[in-house]
Amino acid sequence: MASRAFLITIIVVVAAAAPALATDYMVGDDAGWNLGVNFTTWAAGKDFRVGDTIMFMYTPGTHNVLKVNGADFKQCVSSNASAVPLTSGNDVIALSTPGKKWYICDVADHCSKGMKLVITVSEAEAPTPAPVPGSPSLTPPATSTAGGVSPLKSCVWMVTVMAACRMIMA
Ligand SMILES: *[C@@H]1O[C@H](CO)[C@@H](O)[C@H](O)[C@H]1NC(C)=O
Ligand SMILES: *[C@@H]1O[C@H](CO)[C@@H](O)[C@H](O)[C@H]1NC(C)=O
Ligand SMILES: [Cu+2]
Repeated sequence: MASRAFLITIIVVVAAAAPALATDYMVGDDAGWNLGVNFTTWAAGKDFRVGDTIMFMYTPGTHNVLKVNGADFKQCVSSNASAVPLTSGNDVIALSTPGKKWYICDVADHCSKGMKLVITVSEAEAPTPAPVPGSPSLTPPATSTAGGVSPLKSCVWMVTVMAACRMIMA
């Protein structure tokens, strides 16, 4: 009985973890979206993917989050009159397309003091078959990005759940 309950627990945990294969990043980690944090350093080495989210945490009213283009990012300005900053203090942005994304804090001179974040988002993770040298270049199968969960990860997850189910049935 105890072992069955344990296995059910494992299944629940694994099932709950499945959608979390996409990564949720807290910008600045524990320091949050604040002055005195080097967001270049924070972003360095991180592998942002379509389907991931980035969350900006700060005390509402002290900062905001404004998506800008590369030129505006460099100069710490916003030339886009229709762009509206996020201000909740718990701003979650879903990374839904690949490419470079620029964010600044548009409060006072915070951007020039370092509250600016640029990230490069890659396609959702998927297995890429190694090209065979000398063979005509094969087009890799189109990768599904639906839900941000790669086919490989979904498969691994399903196999894990099935194995756990089989242990319960036995
Ligand atoms: C952040 O750190 C990088 C090195 O990782 C450095 O080049 C850059 O000048 C720093 N930025 C600020 C605003 O201190
Ligand atoms: C300006 O901001 C709006 C609203 O966020 C956005 O839809 C539009 O693409 C932006 N325009 C440019 C040129 O970045
Ligand atoms: Cu700020």
